[in-house]
Amino acid sequence: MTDIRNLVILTGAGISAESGVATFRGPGGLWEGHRVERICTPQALADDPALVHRFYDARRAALATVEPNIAHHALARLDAAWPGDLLVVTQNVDNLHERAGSGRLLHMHGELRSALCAICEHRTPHDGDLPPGAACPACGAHALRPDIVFFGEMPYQMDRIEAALATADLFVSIGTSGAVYPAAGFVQRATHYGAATLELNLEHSAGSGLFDETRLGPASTLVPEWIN
Ligand code: BJW
Repeated sequence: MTDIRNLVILTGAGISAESGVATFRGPGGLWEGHRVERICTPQALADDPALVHRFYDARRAALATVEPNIAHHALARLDAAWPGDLLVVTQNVDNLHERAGSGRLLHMHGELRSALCAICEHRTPHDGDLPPGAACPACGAHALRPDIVFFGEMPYQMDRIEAALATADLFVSIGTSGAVYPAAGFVQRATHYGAATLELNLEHSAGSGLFDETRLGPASTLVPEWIN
């Protein structure tokens, strides 16, 4: 990585798979046999808030039983040592990157351990269960919802991500199926801005053909190999 100064790293569910966090799609995935739109849409939250809250309460509780793996730790070491710009953009709503020590990190699809006021959009740290109807402490009136970006909602910090892609020398995508936009389009944005692009994934993703290079294998092997 001698000529590379600025890095953008996109991570998806695959980086947390070896920590025991289920991915979404494919065999054994969270959504196997389920219709995604029953859970991950504003309409689902309006129609059956108890179901949506139960789904995220269970995922939040499960966070206490998992630990960052070798791949999270390798990225945290890279963050600590890297002299140039570096940004880890995670689609994951778990907290394994920060628990491993990554500092230059943003959660574009929200966070399990945060709650969002459905009206005033105040975000507040939240652990434990989130009962439907719990009031937002900031405004004292409106209901809190899981701080999760549902389909049809705008992911967080898109301007900051675009700015990082615009100055990146290398864009690396780790453990994501490339099925969900806008994250799936970052490889094209990075290429447009002149960055080299590398994919690290267990298997070919929807967008593999868009990368300069794809390396296949588990993140726990590929990420430390790439960094060393
Ligand atoms: C390993 C491994 C190991 C396993 N090592 N690897 C038509 C065309 C284009 C776009 C759209 C369209 N129709 C609708 C849209 C937009 C929509 C979208 O993309 N839909 C697609 C289904 C087509 N996107 C949106 O709605 C987004 N918002 C948006 O576009 O706003 C713009 C806008 C708004 C308003 C008005 C107008 C415009 C929002 C997307 C929100 C996504 N939210 C979710 C759920 C919340 C989080 C949660 O519940 O936890 O985020 S969906 C879900 O998918 C989750 C993930 O972050 C996301 C991506 O999944 P990921 O991480 O890639 O996981 P998997 O399971 O898919 O893949 C795992 C990969 O790991 C696999 O490849 C494995 O091989 C690999 N792997 N083990 C390495 N050990």
